[in-house]
Amino acid sequence: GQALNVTPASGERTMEPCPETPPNLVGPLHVDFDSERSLDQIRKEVGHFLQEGGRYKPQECISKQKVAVIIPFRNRHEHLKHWMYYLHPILIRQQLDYGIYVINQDGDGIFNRAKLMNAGFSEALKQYDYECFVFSDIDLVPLDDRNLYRCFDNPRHLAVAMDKFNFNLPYNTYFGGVSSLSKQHFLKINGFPNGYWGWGGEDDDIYKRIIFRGMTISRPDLMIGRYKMIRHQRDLHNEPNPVNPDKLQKTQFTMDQDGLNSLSYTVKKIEKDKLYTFISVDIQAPA
Ligand code: UDH
Ligand code: NGS
Repeated sequence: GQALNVTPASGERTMEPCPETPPNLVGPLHVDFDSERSLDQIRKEVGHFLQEGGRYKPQECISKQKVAVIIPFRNRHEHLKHWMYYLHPILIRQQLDYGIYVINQDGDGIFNRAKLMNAGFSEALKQYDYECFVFSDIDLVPLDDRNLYRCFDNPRHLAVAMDKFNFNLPYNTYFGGVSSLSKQHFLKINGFPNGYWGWGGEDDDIYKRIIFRGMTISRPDLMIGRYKMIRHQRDLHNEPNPVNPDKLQKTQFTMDQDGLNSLSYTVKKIEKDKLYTFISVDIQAPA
C-alpha cells in the first residue's frame, strides 16, 4: 500500500528500524596487535560514542536487537585493550544496541569459561532487557565487519575461520571462540555447563546441548568468518582437564540438571568503565 509519511512535529523525528544490512560496513579489515595502545588512548578515540559501561545505541535508527557481548576473563589486560580498540568501531558500524560485559573470575582457582559465561548472561539481564547474547573470547578479533554480532534463527558460530586453524574449522562440530544465542536459545538449552573446570570440552558440550534441543548451527561463510587470534602462552590455572572429555558422553542426561538452573556464584564487584562493564565474580572454583 501507499506509505503515509506523516510530517513529524517540529523538533521530533520519527525513528525507523535500522536496515537489514548496515550501510556503513567496509568488509575486510586490517588488524595487528603490534602497537602499544593505552586504555586512555582508546577511551579517547572510541569512548565519545559510548555510554558508561561500554553501552551504545545508534542515534539514526532503532536497532533490530539488543545485544550483550559476554567475555570470560582473567588476567588478560593486554588483550582487553586490543579487543576494545577493534570491536567498538565494528559494533557501532553494525548499528547494534549493545553492551560489553567482561566477566572476571575472582581469585586464583581453576578457570571455568562456561560458568563465567552463564554468570555473564544473568548479570547482563539485570542491567538491560537484552534479547541476544554474543559470547566471545578476549583474544579473537574479526577480520571482516560483515560478520554480524547479532542473533539468528538458530544459535550461531561466528569464529569459523581462525588464523590459527588456517582460516578453516578445526572440525565440523567446533563451536569455540565466538558464538551468539538469543535469550530463547540460551534458555532452551538450560544455559551452558557449570562443571567444566580448566581447559577443554565446554564448547563441545554447548554444541551438543544445541543439537539435543533440536536446533542447528548457523554460520557465516569462511571469508566473512575470518578471525585473528592474539598469540599467547597457556595461562596459569587453566590446564587441560583430563576429566572434561568424558563428560561429553553424558551431556544429554546431565544438561537438564547442570546449567542455568543450577548456577551459583557471587558478585564481588561491578565497575563501569567507558569501554566495558567489568564484573568480578566468585564462581566457587576449586584450588
Ligand atoms: N581466559 C582468560 N584468562 C585465563 C584463561 C582464559 O581470560 O586465564 C579467557 C579468555 O577470554 C580466553 C578464553 O578464556 O580467550 C579461552 O581461553 P584460552 O585462550 O586459554 O583458550 P585457547 O584454546 O588457548 O585459545 C589455550 C592455550 C594455548 C597455548 C598455546 C601456546 N602456544
Ligand atoms: C578440542 C577441545 C575443545 C577445543 C578444541 C580446539 O579438542 O574444547 O579442541 O582447541 N575439546 C575437548 O577437549 C573435549 S585448540 O586447538 O584451540 O587448542 O576448543
